[in-house]
Amino acid sequence: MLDGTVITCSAPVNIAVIKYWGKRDDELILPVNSSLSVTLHQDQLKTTTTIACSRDFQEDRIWINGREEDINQSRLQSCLREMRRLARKRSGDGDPAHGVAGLSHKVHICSVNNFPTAAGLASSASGYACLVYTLSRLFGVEGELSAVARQGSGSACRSMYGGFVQWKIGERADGKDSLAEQVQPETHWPELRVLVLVVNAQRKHIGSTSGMQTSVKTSSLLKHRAECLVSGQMDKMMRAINTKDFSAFGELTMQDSNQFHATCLDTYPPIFYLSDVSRQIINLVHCYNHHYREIKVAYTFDAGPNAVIFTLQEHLPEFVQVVRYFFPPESNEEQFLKGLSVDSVPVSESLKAAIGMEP
Ligand code: 2P0
Repeated sequence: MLDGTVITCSAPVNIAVIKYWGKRDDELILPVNSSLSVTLHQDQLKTTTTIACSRDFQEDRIWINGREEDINQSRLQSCLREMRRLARKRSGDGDPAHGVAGLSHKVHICSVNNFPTAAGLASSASGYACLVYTLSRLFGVEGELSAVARQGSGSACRSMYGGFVQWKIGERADGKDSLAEQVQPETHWPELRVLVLVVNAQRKHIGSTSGMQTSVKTSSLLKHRAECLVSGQMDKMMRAINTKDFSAFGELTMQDSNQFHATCLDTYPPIFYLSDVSRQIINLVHCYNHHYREIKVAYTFDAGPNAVIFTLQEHLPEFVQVVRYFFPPESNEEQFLKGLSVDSVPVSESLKAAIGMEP
């Protein structure tokens, strides 16, 4: 690392199809169950982070979406400390290209999301993955870094890889085996599409970290899910992904999302992340699939009301039109939707009737 070096990287959001909810160790961020996600493409929802280092900087500082934030937050400090430790170890290994002197320089970090922050769209996942990856480039650190990203935010470890990624629960108390691992690369299922329906772009009322703490303390459903249900669901999900079986993938995804929100409801006091519009979308997806007697579309919801829809390219144009019919977009959104080139597909009257909602 040289004085005055500036590095910019970006990292995409990942969407869990088997959800992580609950920690067995809050400090190291170790989960109560394994999870599995799909990392979006780089040019979709992402964080871009620029880090500069200079001997002229007096202290480490961070700006997120243009606003300075507290660099002393313990999770940021964990990532910085761990990356500097790895860099020092590497310098100690005798690589002269990475002088130890540069490591004493302070860093200025500037991070921006191209989507709403903290609205249940996995901003902490792309944010911490990007921070750790950019630091690794700056410090010349290579190798398995998902354990460092995990200490920033649990779901961030999964954004360190593309494609289909599992975060293994691990068994060790020090967390060294609680790592992300690619199940299949991004090229594995090229027909798979992800559609994000932003129901509400505001910050969520109850953050994931405190929400899951309350769930761990109070929800017996969470305990049952973690101890008895998730490992079977993970096996089935991996089989569905490996064989590109959309029907199984979609059903498992929807069931896991519903189980996660049931756990939130079983938390005391209960946590409500879904809104009336979220529930209308759930209903719309089930009516749509029922109409075709086939699972063509699946939903999943994280810690917020926004829907993430999975489908295959062949079904996308019609489904987008169905969403536009029942939830007419505002004029600025029309512009964006034009980019999807789906204008020409009409929605049949029988399908509209099958969904049975008022637009
Ligand atoms: C997930 N979520 O697997 C689940 C589904 C939200 C619902 O990971 O405390 O922001 O930073 O480890 O990673 C959100 O939790 O929580 C999350 P921390 P994180 O994507």
